[in-house]
Amino acid sequence: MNKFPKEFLWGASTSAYQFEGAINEGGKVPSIMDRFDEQPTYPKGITGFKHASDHYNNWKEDVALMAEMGFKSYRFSISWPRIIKNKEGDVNNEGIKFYNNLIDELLKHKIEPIVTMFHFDTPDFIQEVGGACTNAFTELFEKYSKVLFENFGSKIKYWLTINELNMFALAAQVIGVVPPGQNVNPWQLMHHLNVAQAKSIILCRKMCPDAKIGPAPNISTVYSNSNKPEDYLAKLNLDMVRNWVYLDAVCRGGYSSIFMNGLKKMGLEIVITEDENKMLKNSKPDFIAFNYYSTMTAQMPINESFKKEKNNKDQQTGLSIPGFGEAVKNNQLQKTQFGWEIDPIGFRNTLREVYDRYQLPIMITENGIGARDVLTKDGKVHDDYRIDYYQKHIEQMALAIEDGVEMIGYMPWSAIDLVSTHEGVSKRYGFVYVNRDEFDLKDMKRIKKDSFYWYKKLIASNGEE
Ligand code: BGP
Repeated sequence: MNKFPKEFLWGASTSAYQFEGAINEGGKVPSIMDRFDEQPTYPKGITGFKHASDHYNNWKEDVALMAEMGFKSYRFSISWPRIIKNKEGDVNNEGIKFYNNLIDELLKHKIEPIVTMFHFDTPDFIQEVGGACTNAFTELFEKYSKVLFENFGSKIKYWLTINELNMFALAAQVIGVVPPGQNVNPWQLMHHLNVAQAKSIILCRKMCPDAKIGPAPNISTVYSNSNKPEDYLAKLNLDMVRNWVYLDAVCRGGYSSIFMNGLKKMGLEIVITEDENKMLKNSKPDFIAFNYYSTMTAQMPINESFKKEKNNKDQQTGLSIPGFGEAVKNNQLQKTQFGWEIDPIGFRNTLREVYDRYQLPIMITENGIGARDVLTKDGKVHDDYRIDYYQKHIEQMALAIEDGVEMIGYMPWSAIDLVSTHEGVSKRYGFVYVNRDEFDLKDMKRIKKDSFYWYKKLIASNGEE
């Protein structure tokens, strides 16, 4: 029996700032991500996001590769600073043309374009007036959404609002979405983003009544580190601030009393207006898209001397709050070369939890393994570890569907190599290798990895391979 629905959307993902490059071409204005690779943690002289994979100048060839793999869908982000020139909202027609060409090419190959409206690249003109934690952001995001719906609405069936709204809020300082020196209550920032999201969902209903729209956070099951009741309490706490508060806001139309009381206790209360409350209530999504890389394990911090940064190096997110919950390593799990835990069964657990809680169809918009891929002398990339990773996760996804989870599609990270947010070019995710390194752009040639041929077969058999 075939476990995947006939119309299942197999594909893969990218994001504009990690893939397009061409940061000064085609009338694009600067964004905060253009300079992300100039941070002290990056090697000096890196050419990371400036050129990325130069998809901007290779989009046709890139779509052809996706078509050759048999993609049914492709999830990419539209770059806000490529579309809007300034805070007055002037539109960059060259940017509109670029995405129209890309969308048309995808449709020509019968690949469903799935559009992320915003993937971390706040335009500088918004950062200069205070960034994501301001009313300017929510208003300008609504205007930007209008431009997207006007220009692409007739062709796009699936819209994703904000990539990883939860990581955006939790790791605001790390991602740089908060202007330097600005002291921000992360929960107020989250609320601003939730309002921005609600506004664009409401607008989408008006302008594109046939389209479907949903959020795209990063969600993962949180385990309790032991059977101690206090560790389970830590699990509940971290679950709330890592996963549910964001999805509750959009799917249940507001925040739980447990969350609001918690904020009060910590002196982190947020301002929510009546109007905003109404908006949250009136913007239920059609589906939930989420990114899944690994699970999290929680314990109650044992003593006061615990260090906030303790797990940051190994975990995808070093989330730790004294007296509330601490993310710890899970010794049951293997790790990637970059220290991220690998948990395919956790994928099934996460799918079940999300579906059970909200009863909305699910689309996976990221999942994958970042690795130091090696290009052999004869021009091959033997990424058997990637095939193994995907086989195990897809097997668990099939089991989740058998369990009763309703799924729309699977778009792992990433379609083609791009620049990792935290590790530059050395950490690759694609089915296709891009011939460049950190400092040398080489010829940017696209080279099919072993996983390319494997994924092609898997798609052709609708997940049976
Ligand atoms: C997600 C982001 C992506 C991508 C991915 C991998 O959180 O949505 O943009 O970067 O993580 O992360 P990294 O590149 O740091 O390995």
